[in-house]
Parts: sequence; C-alpha cells; structure tokens
Amino acid sequence: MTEYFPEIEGNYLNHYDPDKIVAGKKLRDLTRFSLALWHFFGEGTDPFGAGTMVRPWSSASPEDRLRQQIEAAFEFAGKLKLEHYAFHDMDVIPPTDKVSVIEKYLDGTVPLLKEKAAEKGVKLLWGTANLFRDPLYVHGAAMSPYPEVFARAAAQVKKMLDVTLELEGENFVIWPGREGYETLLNTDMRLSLDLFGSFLGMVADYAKEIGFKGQLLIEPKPMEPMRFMYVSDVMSLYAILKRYGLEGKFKANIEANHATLANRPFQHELRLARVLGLLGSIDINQGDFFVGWDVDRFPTDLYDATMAAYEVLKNGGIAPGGFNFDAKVRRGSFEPIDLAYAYAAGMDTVAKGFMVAEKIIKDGELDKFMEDRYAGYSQELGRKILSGKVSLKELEKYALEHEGFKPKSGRQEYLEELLNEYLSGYKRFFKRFRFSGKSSIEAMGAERPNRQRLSRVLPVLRYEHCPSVYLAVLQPPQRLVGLL
Ligand SMILES: [Mn+2]
Repeated sequence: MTEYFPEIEGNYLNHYDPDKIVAGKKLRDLTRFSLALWHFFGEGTDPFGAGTMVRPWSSASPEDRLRQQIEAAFEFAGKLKLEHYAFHDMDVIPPTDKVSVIEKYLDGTVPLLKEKAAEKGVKLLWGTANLFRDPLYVHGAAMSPYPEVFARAAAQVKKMLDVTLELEGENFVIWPGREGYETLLNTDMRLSLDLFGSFLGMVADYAKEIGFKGQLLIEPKPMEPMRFMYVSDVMSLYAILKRYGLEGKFKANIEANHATLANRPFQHELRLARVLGLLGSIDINQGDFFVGWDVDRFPTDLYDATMAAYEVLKNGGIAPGGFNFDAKVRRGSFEPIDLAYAYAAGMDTVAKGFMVAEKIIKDGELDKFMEDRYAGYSQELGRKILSGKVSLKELEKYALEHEGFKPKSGRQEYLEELLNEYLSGYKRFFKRFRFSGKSSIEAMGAERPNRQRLSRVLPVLRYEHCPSVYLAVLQPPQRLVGLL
C-alpha cells in the first residue's frame, strides 16, 4: 500500500496522550480531535498568489487525485492520533454545480471514506453541506431572494444528512456563511429571517425523520464572506432559535477565529454557550488581532486553550462534539512535514490547556473567589430577588433601611496574575503574601502596624501553601520592615 507521508514517523506529540486522565476523563474523550478535510486538502493559495503546498498528491491525475487525498488524510490522521474527521459535501467530490451530479459523486466517494476511515480507526465528527461556494449562492442560500436557491440548499443539506447518517457521524453542522447581506437597499430583512427559521425547522424535522441521533449545530460568524451575517455570535444564534421555536434542536459550533472577528474573546463565546445550554462543539484555531479576516491559524495560544478547556471541563466535556482543527498551515509552511508540526502544536496546546485547567479547578481558588463574590445571592435578600417574589417597593424599603453598602474590589489584576502562575507553573509567592479579601483593609488599618498589631494581622494571612519560614525568608526586606 502506498505510504503518502514517509517523512512523518515517530511521535510528534509531547503533551497529548490520548489515555492520560485529566479531571477524571481520558484526554481523547475530552478533546475528540478532528481533522478538517477542506484545510488538509488546501493548496496554500491566497488572493495574491498561487498555491505553495507540496503534497504527495500534487502530481496525481485528476481522476486519481481525490482518492489519493482521502487515503493520505486518513494515513495522516492515524499517524498523528487524530481520531475524528469532518468534511463538506464539496470537499470529497470533483467540482460540479448540479445537484444530481453532487449526489452521484457522493454516492461514489462515501464507500471510500467509510473504508479508509475504518482502517485507521477514525470516526466522523461531523458532516456539513457547502452552501457558499457555488455562484448560485451569491445572494444567500436559505436567505436568497429566489425560492429555487432555497430548494437547492435544502437538497444539499438533505443529501449530506443522509451521508452523515450513513457514515455514523455524531454531529451535523450548518455554517450560514451566505446568510446575510451586502446592502439593505435590496434586502427584505423580515423575510430573510423567516426563511432561515423555516430552513432550520426543515433540517431538524428531516434529521428526526431519518433517525439521525447526532447533534445539530450552527456555527456563528459575524462577517466574511458577507458584509453582515445574521448568526454573528452565540447571542444572536440564541435569539434566532428562540424566535423560531428551535430551542433544544440546535447547539452552537463555536470557532475561535469567528469569536475574534465578532470582537469577543473565545472564552466569552464558550461561556455564553455553556450557560445558555448551547455548547455543542468547537472549531479550534486561532485568529489574528492585527487583521480583519479569518486566518484559521493552528491554535498555539496557551492562554486561550486553557480558558477553552476550563469551559469544556465546567461543561462536563464536549461530547458528542469535539475539537475540530478548522486550521491551515501558513503559506510559508509548505512541506508535508509542516502538517505534522502544525497538528502536533495544536493538539499539544489544547492538551496542556486541559492540564492547566484541571489544576485551576482542582485548586478551587478561582471558583472560590467567584462564589464569595456572589455570596449575597445565597443570603436572604439575594434569594428573594432571585425567586422573583420581591417588588421594587419592598426593595426601596430595604435600600432605605440599609444605606451605606460598600462593594468589594474585583481583584482583576490579582486574578490575572493567579492565572499566569498556573500557566507558567511557577511557585505562587504572590499568593503567599496575600491578605484574605475581607480583612486586609481592616487588619492594616490607618495606623502604622507594630508587633502587637502583627499578631492580629497574621490570622488573616493565608498559610495553606506557605510554611511560615518562607514568609520570613522570602518577604522583601522593605515589606518586613513595614510589617514589623
Ligand atoms: Mn475560520
């Protein structure tokens, strides 16, 4: 059998061990890493230049190219311990603009996907229909002003749902990339939204009809390719699901780079999806704050990966979703072996993120801080407010009787440094000298502390990570003088 990537041998992964237990789960089950066929087959073109990628299939004949690409993809997935994949209908068939031909080609390719994936133990994370490439979708798919285009989009989704079911895919994604507008001068906004609502309803109905038990996902993005796109972030997705009675039928597939484009931190989108019960799956990649478009870099930002892992752990995992690498190597990283370095970098980054997040949750300091901050809502007044059994009038009475309440510090910089300590793995000197939140001001008071006063200060210092000898030895001298 042909080996497509002989140069990729051995283990490229320094941190990702699928069997490693993190927070009680195997890393493979927490991450469910997936290879995105569209990027894997990418040629490295950009609007200014031709493709740069050197690939094993580069010199294949047009008839043989797709087979080689598919075989190479699963060989690669096996070598890199990627246990899932994801694809659009148009990724695995030769170019065509006819539904009948799309269906015929897919029927030809599905057995090959099935065979090659099974050979390497790779499963389908999700399937999707490409409703943006064909010029037919120039004014939208479901939102196109032409019912004929709506029907064509419906046909593609129906077929890909069939295919995803056949391949035992665990999710199905809708990326509404053309569901937006360029100008309101020619756009019926009300009708556009209603059309999209109907479309999603039909997708949910058909999935149920054929017995697709997987998760249906919608992927928000605020712009690109359209100037404005309706499902721009998790909140707008939530609004659309609510408006069209689709709650519980769809969840979000959250892409890191799409959050960047929406001017939201990746963690914001994950957190919001989690608290709204919409966290379905993740397209893991990395954006760039210096450019206004989607760059799909491999994720190497440990801070973002940690906070993403934190949200996933708080969510109790991400299954049946996963971490799909919607990422591509840079144009300058054109050798086949760069693919191995890129996926390994991404997988190791996410794996490290999970290990750090596990520590954050296990130590509990961040959670404890949050709990203390909102403690008022587990006491009488807070409970009453939450129960909805209190009126403005009663609250006015309370406020009048309890003048002079003072909020506490939010300790942002302290918490940011705390996070850095988890990330860097350094000893936490900062914490050792910290006074507990409630008493530092009272304890130090306005007067100059003296020895006698120190005995009253010490009980509020936190000793749990701090043998007292360190306190004396490692305290900067000027601060010791101040204390004593
Ligand atoms: Mn992207």
